[in-house]
Amino acid sequence: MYNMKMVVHEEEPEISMFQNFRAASRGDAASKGRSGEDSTVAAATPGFKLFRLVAVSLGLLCILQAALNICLRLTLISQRNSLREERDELKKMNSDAMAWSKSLTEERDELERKLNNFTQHCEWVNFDSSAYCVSSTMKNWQESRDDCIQKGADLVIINSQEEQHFLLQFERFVWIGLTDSTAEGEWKWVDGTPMNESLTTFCFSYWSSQEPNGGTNENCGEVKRIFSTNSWNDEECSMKHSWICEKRVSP
Ligand SMILES: [Ca+2]
Ligand SMILES: [Ca+2]
Ligand SMILES: [Ca+2]
Repeated sequence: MYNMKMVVHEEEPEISMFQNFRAASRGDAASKGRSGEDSTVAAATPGFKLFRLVAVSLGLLCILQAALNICLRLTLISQRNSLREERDELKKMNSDAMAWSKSLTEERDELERKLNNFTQHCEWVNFDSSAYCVSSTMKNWQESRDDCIQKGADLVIINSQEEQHFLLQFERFVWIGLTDSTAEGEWKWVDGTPMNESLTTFCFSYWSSQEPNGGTNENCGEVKRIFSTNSWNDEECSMKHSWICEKRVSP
């Protein structure tokens, strides 16, 4: 038994050594295996990190792009809303300006009407069987006649020496109702009466010295000299002068 034990004890070291050797062998192999994996992982890590870095960067760029797009869209929406508000404000201002302009135009027309009435107003002065008014403004011959007609009168027709003297009292250069615009040299009053038939036998007419002298350029009659009975002048009808209206007040 003892020998057997001894054998057994002698064999154990061999077994132990063998086991230790196998363990050592496995350990070397495992050690070698781990070393290989570590070296592979160690070799693959930089690429993986780079890949991950690129992926993360791309992701961040996408997020940044999306954020920029959102910001840009929000900015455009804000600007569009702002422009709409400005447009509406301008429309309102334009509407207010047009209303103001219309109001001013109406006020101007009203003032012009009042001024026209005021300037065209004249005090009628009676003489013999007519009433006369002298304008406070100046117009051409036809416009002057139109004003008289609007007043229910016409440019004055001088029928007598007394009427001629009466008109000179106004001491104004004025249009009278005499014209040869229809036929040169054939002077007629505005009622169609030939000049020569309207005056008394004492005076052929009251033309001033050397008048009428304008030929076809001067076809409208005026009182030009206020201190002389012979005071008439033929003048260009487009000239601006005061005028005298006459209307009958009794038959
Ligand atoms: Ca008369
Ligand atoms: Ca003439
Ligand atoms: Ca003349």
